[in-house]
Amino acid sequence: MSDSHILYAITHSLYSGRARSYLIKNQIPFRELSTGHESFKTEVLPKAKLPTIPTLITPQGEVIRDGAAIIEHFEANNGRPCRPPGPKQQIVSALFDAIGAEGLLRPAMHYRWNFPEDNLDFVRYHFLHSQRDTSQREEKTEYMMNRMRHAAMIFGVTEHTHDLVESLYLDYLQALNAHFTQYPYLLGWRPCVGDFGLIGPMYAHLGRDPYPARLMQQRATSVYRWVERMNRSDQDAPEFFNAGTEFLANDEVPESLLAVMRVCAEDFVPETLAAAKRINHWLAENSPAPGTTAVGRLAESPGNAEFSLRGQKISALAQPYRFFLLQRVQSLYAELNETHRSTVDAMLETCGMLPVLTVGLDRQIHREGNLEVWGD
Ligand SMILES: N[C@@H](CCC(=O)N[C@@H](CS)C(=O)NCC(=O)O)C(=O)O
Repeated sequence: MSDSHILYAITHSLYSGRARSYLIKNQIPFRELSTGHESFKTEVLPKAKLPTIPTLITPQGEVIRDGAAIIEHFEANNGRPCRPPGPKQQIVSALFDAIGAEGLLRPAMHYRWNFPEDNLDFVRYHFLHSQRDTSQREEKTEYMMNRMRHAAMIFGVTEHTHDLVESLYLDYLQALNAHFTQYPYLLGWRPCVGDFGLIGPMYAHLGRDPYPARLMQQRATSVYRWVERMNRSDQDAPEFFNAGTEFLANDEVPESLLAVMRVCAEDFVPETLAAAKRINHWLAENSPAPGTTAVGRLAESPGNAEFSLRGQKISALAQPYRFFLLQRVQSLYAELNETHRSTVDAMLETCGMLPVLTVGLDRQIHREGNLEVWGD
């Protein structure tokens, strides 16, 4: 038995960045291995069920697949160090977790794949080195890269939407930058679960691939600093001369963060509403048996959601995983008393996010044996 965790992950992977950052920030010792290691196939996959990263092996040999589940494992066992105490802050943290995991896939994919002159060699290095050095290495690398290029289109990045994806991302970046000039983390002086969700797309793709990283350095220095900070174990906030150590007092959600949520709501809300409609229609037609896989390669696709953004149509894969994360927002809300619910309602109303409290699927999604499955 080793005393260190093993994180199967890779530097350029979006979802790996979330779990890695959590382990770093919470000073949990780990060793990172890529899925190219033989052990992944022979020892991990049978228990992980799907070949996705991040997947964690605990010192006791437990296998936990999925970044949100990895974080929940530590949060549940360690007194929830990354859940802020106030109801508004808890909802905002859980919401940013969902936005990070599902709401920024278009800019993440666009800025990785549509600037090959700047990015391709860099990106290719990473895809190549996640494969073992066998005779099929080159072929497998091309296959994986093409698969992800295709994913960009599936998420709604087409030549017709490039400008739209960029204009929304730049507005978001500007708002987020204004926030991080005031505070080092989303909710003050320490990271919450929402920071970890958000670092997923903001690290490997938007904060590290050459083209978007330069864009971030040039236009949003404070966001760039947050990306660096999220990968350091200390607070890393020397530019804040008044730095505290906790989440903001009195359940404050600063106006600068509401401004970020307002921009995120522009596509997160219509996309979520359209995806719910699409998936509910699919559920009604297909009635998957309870326990059937709802997410990932083993799951059936419910199809695409169509919605309007800034006057343009977007068609994007309707993903049940988004609702798995929103269920958490909604169950936190369900536990609140009337007064707290009203303050949360008022806050979400001001930034166009109110529908996230009620939009949902007709069937719940649970985790069972490392898979997200349909409930009753
Ligand atoms: N819900 C999972 C998603 C993980 C995921 O899709 N990871 C990507 C890499 S960023 C992956 O492993 N893709 C390989 C595949 O889907 O086969 C999580 O949050 O950990």
